[in-house]
Amino acid sequence: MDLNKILNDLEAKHPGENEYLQAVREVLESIEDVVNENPHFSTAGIIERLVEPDRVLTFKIPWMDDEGNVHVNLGYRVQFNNAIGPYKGGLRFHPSVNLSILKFLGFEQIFKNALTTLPMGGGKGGSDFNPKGKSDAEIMRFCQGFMLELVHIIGPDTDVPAGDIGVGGKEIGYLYGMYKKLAREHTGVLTGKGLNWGGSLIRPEATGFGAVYFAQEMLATKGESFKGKTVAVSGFGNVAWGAASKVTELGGKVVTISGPDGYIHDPEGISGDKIDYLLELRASNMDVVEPYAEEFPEATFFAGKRPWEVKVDVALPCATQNELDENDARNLVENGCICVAEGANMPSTPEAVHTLQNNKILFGPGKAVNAGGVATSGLEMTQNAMKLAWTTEEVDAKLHHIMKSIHEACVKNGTQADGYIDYVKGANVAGFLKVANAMLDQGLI
Ligand code: NDP
Ligand code: 2IT
Repeated sequence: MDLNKILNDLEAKHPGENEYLQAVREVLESIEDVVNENPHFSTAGIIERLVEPDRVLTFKIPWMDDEGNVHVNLGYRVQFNNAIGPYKGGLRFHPSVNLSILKFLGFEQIFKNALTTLPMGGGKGGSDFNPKGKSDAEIMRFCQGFMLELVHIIGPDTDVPAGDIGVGGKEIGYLYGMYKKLAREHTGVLTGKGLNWGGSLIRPEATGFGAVYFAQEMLATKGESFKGKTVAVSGFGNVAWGAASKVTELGGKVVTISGPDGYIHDPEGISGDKIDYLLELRASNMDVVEPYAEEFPEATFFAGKRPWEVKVDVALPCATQNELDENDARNLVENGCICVAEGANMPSTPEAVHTLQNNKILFGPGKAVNAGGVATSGLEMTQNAMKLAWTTEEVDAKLHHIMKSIHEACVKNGTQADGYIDYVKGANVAGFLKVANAMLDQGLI
């Protein structure tokens, strides 16, 4: 495989799609050896076929705010690859959303979903709509407008969206209501649904819980555990919340959370009532973490800074892409951090990943670490298809088992000659082999 030619061609075709090109480069670098050892992948053009989405739908969403002003946002659904199952992946509503970001997320989702052991292809969608500061009525009207277009290309066996940044239970409810009305059916077309109408127990917690289960396996390879460890978490959304709760349950202490405005350092630990307070803050559509420091005087707010300067044992970036750079990685290494596990998608820059790996720090990439969210979405689809609901214990046990199996796949495909586990390589190779072999089986389509 001529890696540079493929990447150069892709860059020429999609100039400026930096996040997408970053994600593709990382995967191709990891699988280069496997592809060279198996020339039939190249003969069948698997790489060229894998790096381009099957199709992309773009549309506009005109909507009216509470004052009667008209707004127009852009909407997208990237259906990337359905070799092993229906397209599956979240919807992101955030002003930064563009095609490059959704293509990077959709591409990552292919391999992540393959790792879960469940039959799900990869996709992603969203809009540059900003839910922050909007009333519930405005969010509802927007979601309804979004679904008026999305309905044409999704279905329980075709494409099954879910949440991501800016899309939680409330948005999924409004989206589902409109889908149900338009399609005249009540099926598992979205995941992350409410518990009374087809949702799965544990889905809200699943990404954070799964990330911590995975990090627990990583630590165990060094004879370590979360007990007594200090942990830096970034973000304070869905993923950060689940991760902070599980770390606390396992005897660790989460000492940071963050927002786009800065981070909070609470040396006494963010748990119990403090997590409840954060949930209230979030539900009120506030976009800052600063009030936490006013509520809990033992905490300090650092404006415009990121939590990676705090001395911790474990770091869990759970906010957004490229939020941990080379300098942050160096800080973590110098401060004695032993494990970085990505709750978010691609939060570490390539330079940061190299710095952590060169220093032999345990480093888990998002597509392995945060796969518990989509895995539990897959479990929600199974329950919907069976028209049954499993208990919390059943879903949690299945999630835990899946995270352990993803860890095993990474160890199997990523262990280096010196014993260091390259989880990036392990995850990419394991995910790639499953999807590439399925594509080979199904012919040139
Ligand atoms: P939420 O919307 O619940 O929370 C996102 C968090 O990241 C918030 O704290 C948000 O702060 C912060 N954030 C968002 N954009 C930026 C930005 N540009 N700069 C700095 N901070 C930002 O989203 P989730 O918790 O669901 O998602 C977090 C990450 O986890 C994302 O990378 C997502 O793709 C990934 N993920 C999510 C899964 C899920 O099931 N939800 C599954 C797997 C991965 P604020 O709201 O104040 O902007
Ligand atoms: O990035 C992700 O894996 C998600 N946002 C969850 C996708 C899903 O379909 O549950």
